Amino acid sequence: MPRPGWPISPLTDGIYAMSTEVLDPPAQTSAAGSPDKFAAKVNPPSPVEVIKKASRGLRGSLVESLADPLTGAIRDSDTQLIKFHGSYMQDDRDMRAEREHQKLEPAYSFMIRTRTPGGVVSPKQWLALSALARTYGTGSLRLTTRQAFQLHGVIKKDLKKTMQGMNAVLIDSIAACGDVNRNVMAAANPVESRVHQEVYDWSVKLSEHLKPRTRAYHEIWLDGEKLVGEAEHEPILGQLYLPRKFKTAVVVPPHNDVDIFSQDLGFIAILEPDSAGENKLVGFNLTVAGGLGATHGEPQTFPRVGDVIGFLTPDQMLKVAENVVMIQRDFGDRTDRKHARFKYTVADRGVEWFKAELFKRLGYTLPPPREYKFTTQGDRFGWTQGFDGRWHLTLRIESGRVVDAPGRPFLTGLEKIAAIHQGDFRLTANQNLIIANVPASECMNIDKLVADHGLGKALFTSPVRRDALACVSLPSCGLAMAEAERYLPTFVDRVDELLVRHGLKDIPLTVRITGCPNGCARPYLAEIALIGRAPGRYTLRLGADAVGSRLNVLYRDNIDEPSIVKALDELIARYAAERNKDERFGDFLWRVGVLKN
Ligand code: SRM
Ligand code: SF4
Repeated sequence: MPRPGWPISPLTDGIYAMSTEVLDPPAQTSAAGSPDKFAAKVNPPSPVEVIKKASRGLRGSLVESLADPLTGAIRDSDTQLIKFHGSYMQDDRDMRAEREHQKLEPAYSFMIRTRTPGGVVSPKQWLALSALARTYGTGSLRLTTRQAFQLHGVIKKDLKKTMQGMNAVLIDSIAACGDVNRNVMAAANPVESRVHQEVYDWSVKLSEHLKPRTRAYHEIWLDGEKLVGEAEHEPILGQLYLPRKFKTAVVVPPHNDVDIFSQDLGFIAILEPDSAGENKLVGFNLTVAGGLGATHGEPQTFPRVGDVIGFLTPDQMLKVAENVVMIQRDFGDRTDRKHARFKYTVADRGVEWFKAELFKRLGYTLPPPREYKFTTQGDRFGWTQGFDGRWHLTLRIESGRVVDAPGRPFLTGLEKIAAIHQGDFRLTANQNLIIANVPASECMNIDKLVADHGLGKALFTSPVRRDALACVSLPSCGLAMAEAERYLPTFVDRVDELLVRHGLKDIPLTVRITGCPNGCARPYLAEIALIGRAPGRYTLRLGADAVGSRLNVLYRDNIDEPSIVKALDELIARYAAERNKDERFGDFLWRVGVLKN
């Protein structure tokens, strides 16, 4: 039962009572002993909390929903629960009006997202996912901004077969979505040192350690043995799981290729040379409480860059991660989902409060962070040679879309590469792909297949096009307000035209577009960002730095393409005339006072 002082309403009482030792009680006083004023709020839990509570370890009525032949949809409560299993119910928004006109239910289908920590898959796994996309999906694999795959358009009756097809090659989708720790990201390019392998190994360990313990996934999708009785104990996540999604990444400076400061929980690898001069992993700086999602017109929602808390050694990593997650589990807002991310828990209470709480739970303090420096954001393209002599080819895959299209048969091309490839594939956090660990003798064969299938063309485009990101948006995303992926090529043309006109061809400049302010392509960390407002209309944000550590700010709200181009034309003209040598556009705008705090 809740202890005295814990906010009690008929619903919260029930909810927290069920998760006895882990959620009862969330700390009511800070580590310093002062009362936690935020705990005084007494509001009913959000509807999703009620669904989680009643779900018996995320089972809900998914089995019944899947078996119902009368609709392509699943029950409302199950649409929430299926996310924890890595799937979203969607409908094709391009077809909505026509379906309605014909008095048909929306064209329901499901998106499935994989849990692929660090984005590493074998050629066999690639081939299996590609075949599943052809057989049950839309013939497209989508590489996401968190190093996962998405298959879109899987209809209800094929969901289980698709999950089983993934399982046959040891890929699952548990915790790819939902109020849990999501796919753990890791620095993608294995080129520099053995440290990258270690960092990848840590991302797998983190993913496993923070994963839900429920067997519901195995029962529902893989025909595992059915549980009789109470749901399994969830020692870290708790019986209600987390208040909201939670994201973790590990990065290796100087390349901030995972946008570490946008993560709820981040680990910055600290390397030091050993006596032979080789860089060794000595530990990590801990970052917490980054996050990007916001809502237009609601200033109480905001993107936030994470805080760097302290240094830890590798053997402390899992314990620290688990305690950070448990702090959010116990203190995160379960009444208002727009205020439930970890960034709000820490922003409300303060970083010092968080540190005190973490150190109290750990039983020791973390020493100050060690020095580190980021010099880049995004990916490095082309061939690079690794420490062991093997080669890695980073390909630019615009918006992560792997599909057969005229002049760019990417799905087929990558299947042919997977058929001969002896190494592995690595998805980057920027929707790109590394054909990794290629023996020198195979490079020519890979190169030929890349060229034959148009996979290398994007490497020779402008830096703006090569580095740009767009989220999925329309037609599959139910939250999209404007185009993103389908608009990216046109918008990049406009930016490139402006750069050429002002004599700045081929300068680096980060451009990111999302169809709404949720921030799936991490637009708040781009020098130029468009954030969907309404069809054809965007918020223009400017001024992030080029290493992923400073957020951009609102420059113009709710404007159309001609107004965006006009605004950028004036700024780029000034940039061309007044910039310092090698000064980035984002930095320039602050220096000359176009942007102000
Ligand atoms: Fe996202 C929701 C796609 C990375 C913040 N995101 C969605 C949904 C599932 C829409 C929905 O809830 O109905 C989108 C599905 C579109 C579709 O049709 O496929 C969606 N998010 C994506 C992906 C596929 C974008 C991409 O183009 O690659 C990325 C999948 C990552 C993965 O593999 O796990 C994706 N989403 C992100 C990121 C970037 C990141 O994590 O590094 C963010 C910003 C970082 C953050 O979380 O703070 C992000 N997505 C959101 C949010 C806003 C969360 C918030 O704090 O307010 C939502 C909406 C929500 O949760 O309510 C959302
Ligand atoms: Fe959908 Fe918005 Fe995310 Fe884009 S940013 S995928 S429109 S939720």
